Amino acid sequence: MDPVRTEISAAGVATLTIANPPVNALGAAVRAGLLSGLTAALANADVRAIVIAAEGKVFVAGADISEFGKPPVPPSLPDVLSAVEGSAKPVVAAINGLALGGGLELALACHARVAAPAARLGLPEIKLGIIPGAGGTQRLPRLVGAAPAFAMMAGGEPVSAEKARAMGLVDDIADGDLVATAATQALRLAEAGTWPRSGAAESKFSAEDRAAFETAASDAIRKSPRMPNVAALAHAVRVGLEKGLAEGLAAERAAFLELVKDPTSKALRHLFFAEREAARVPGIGKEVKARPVASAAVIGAGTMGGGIAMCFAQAGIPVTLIEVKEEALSAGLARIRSNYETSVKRGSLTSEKMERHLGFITGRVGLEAAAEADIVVEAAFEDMGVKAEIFGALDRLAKPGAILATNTSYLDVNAIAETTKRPQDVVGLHFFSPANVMRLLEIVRGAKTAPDVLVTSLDLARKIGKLPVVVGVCYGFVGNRMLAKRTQAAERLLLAGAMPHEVDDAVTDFGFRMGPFAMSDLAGLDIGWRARKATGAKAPVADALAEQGFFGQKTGRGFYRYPEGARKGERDPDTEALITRLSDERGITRRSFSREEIIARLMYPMVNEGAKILEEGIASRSSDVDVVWVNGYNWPNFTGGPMHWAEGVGLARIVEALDALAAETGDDSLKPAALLRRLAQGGSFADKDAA
Ligand code: 3H9
Repeated sequence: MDPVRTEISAAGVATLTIANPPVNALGAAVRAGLLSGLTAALANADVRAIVIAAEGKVFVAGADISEFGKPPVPPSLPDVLSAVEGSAKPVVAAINGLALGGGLELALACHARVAAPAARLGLPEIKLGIIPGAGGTQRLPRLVGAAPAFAMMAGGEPVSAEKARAMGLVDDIADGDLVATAATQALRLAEAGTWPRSGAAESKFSAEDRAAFETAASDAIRKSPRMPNVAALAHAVRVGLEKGLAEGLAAERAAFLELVKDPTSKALRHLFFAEREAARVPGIGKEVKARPVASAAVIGAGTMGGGIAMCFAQAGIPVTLIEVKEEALSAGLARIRSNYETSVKRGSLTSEKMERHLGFITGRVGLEAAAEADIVVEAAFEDMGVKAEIFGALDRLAKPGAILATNTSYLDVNAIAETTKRPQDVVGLHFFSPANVMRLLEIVRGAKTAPDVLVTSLDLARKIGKLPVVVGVCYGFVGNRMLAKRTQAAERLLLAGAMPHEVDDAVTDFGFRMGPFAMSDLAGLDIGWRARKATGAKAPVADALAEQGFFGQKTGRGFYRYPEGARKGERDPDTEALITRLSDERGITRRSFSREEIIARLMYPMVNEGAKILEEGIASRSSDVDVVWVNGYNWPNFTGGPMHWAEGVGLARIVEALDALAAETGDDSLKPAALLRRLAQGGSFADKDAA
C-alpha cells in the first residue's frame, strides 16, 4: 500500500494522507511519499492548498526509530520539512491523534495546525537519549516561547490538544470533521495569500522568556548529569535564540547526529524495543485468545496484596480483598485508603478519583469470597505450606476457568500448581513492591500453564499499567535469582576489604538510586536473615548484624546507623569494626578496591547468572533480562540493562574476570556459563536473541 495517498477536492485542496501502520512512523518510504506528494501538489494548477493528514488512531509517532544507526536513506526528514515550510501553497496539519517527535515536527513545519480533541502532542526524544532532530528545537520555541518549549522537550511528556491550543501550538480544535476543518483553514490561508511560518517568528523571545529558559536549562542539566542530550538540547535552543533559525537548525542537526551514535541513546533505544519485544512469547501466536477478566480477588491484605488490589481498582476491575481475620482485613483496607490519601495530599490524585478507586475494592473474610472471581491472586505469607493450603481450597472453590495466580517471589510455581487439579490454570504473577507503583510484572510460566492463561496474564498486565515479562520457574525467577548473586558478591566485598559506603557509593556512581547496603537497611535485614535461616545460607556480616537486633532503618542500626529522624544512614564505626573482625577471623588480609573493581565484582556474577538463565530458557531473550532489571530493580536505564551493558564492557573481559574470581573465592558457581564463554569468542546476546 502507498504510505502517502493524495486526494484532491473540488475546492482545490490536496490532502496527503499518511498510512504506515501501526503508528505512521516517518520511515524512508513515508518521507519520499510526502515529498513527492508535495511536489506534485505544488505543480498542479488545480491545487490551491494542502492538508497533511494521517490514517488510524495515531497522527505520526515520530521518525522510524529502527532506522537509527543505519546508513541514512534520502530524503532526510529535515529536508522534507524544509520543503513543507517553504511551500508556495499553504500546508495545514490535521492532527487526529498522537503527534510525537518527528510527527510533531512535521506539524510544526506546516503553516497551521488543527487538532482533534483527543490529540496529544509531544517531543519525547529526550527519553531516547537524543534531541528533536527535524527542527523541533527551533520551530517550537518560535511558536510558543523558549521556556515553555524547553520544558516540553526536556520533560518529553505530550500535552493535550486543549493545552496545545492555550500555548499557541495548535490553531484550532475540530469537534467535527477534522480533515474538512483543516481544508477550510488551508483555503482561508490561500485566499489571504500569506501564511505564518513557525521557523520565521522570533517575536516570542522576550528577555523574560530567555531568562526563564536559561534557569530551566541549568536546572535540567544539573538534574540529569548522565544524559548528554539535556545539555545538547539547551545548546541547540540557545544557538537558535542567539543566532537565528539557520544556525539553530545546523546546531540541532549536528547534535542529533552525534547523540544517535552515543551509547546512552543506543541503550535507551535497545530498551524501547526490548520492552515491546517482551510482550511476545515464542510459540504463542495471535490465534490464542485471552479469557475474559471482569472481576478479581486478592488473597492477603498485607502491603503486597493491598498494592495489587489497588492496581485492579485503578484499572476499573472490581476486586475482592480477602483475609482470614477481620482485624487484618480492616488494617489492610485502612492502609489502602491511607496510601490514596497521601496521593491526594501530594496532589497526584483527586479525592473524587480516590473514592472511585476505593469503590472498586470490597473486603471479605474467608476464601469463599474468591468463588466468583475470574482471576485470583494469592499474596499470602511466603511459605509453601500456606500456599498449598490456599491453592487446595481455591481448587475446590474457584469457578471453572478462573486463573489462579500466586505472587510468590521464590517458591516453585509448579509445586503450587500441583496442589490443584487444574495446574493449567495456575500461573505466577510476581509483582514488585510497592505493587501499585512498580511497573514490572514477572509472569511465571509453569510447566503446565495453559497458553491462554499466559495471554490473559499479558493482557491483564497491560490493562493494569504493568510491563510484563514472561519467565520460567526457578528459585527467584529472573530478577531475584540475579539479585542473590549481587548480594553474595557485596558481602564478599565487605569481608575482602571494602566498607558498606564504598560499595554503595560505587553502585550509585554507576547510576543506581541506592546501593545494596542502603537498600538492605531500608528493606529490613530481618527478611533476608529469616530466609537464610530457612535455607541454611550464610551472609556473615548481615547475619551478625541481624543477630544483634540491628535490622536497618527501622531499628536505627544496620549497615549504617540512623540517628533519630535521619533517612540517610551514616557510617557506623561499630559495624565497620565488626566487618574488620569478621575478616580477621577468616584470616583475610583486607585490601582496598577501586570503584571499577567493585562494579566488576558485583555485576559480572549477575551477568553470568543472566547467561545461565538464558541457557536454561528461564528467560526467552537477553533483552527480557534487561527489562526486568531496569524496571524492577532500578538498574540505570542509560546503560540498557545488565546484558546490554555487559556487551559494552566486552564479554571476553567478563569471562576472564569471572575465571579469576572463581579461582580466588573457590566458588565454582562463578565460573563463566558455557553460553558466556561461547559468545566471548565472537558473538553477542543480541545475536542469540535474534536466532
Ligand atoms: C524522532 O522522532 C526523531 C526526530 O526528532 C528526528 C528525526 C530526524 N519508530 O508502543 P507500541 C512500533 S524519535 C519505529 O507497542 P502503543 C513499536 O515498536 C521518535 N517503530 O504501541 C511497536 O512495534 P511492534 C520519537 C515504532 O499503542 C508498534 O509500533 N517518538 C515507533 O502502546 C506499536 O507500538 C517516540 O519516541 C517509532 N517511532 O504506543 C514515540 N513507535 O508492534 C515512540 C512505535 O512490532 N512510540 N513503534 O512491537 C511510542 O511512544 C509508542 O509506541 C506510542 C504507541 C505511544 C506511539
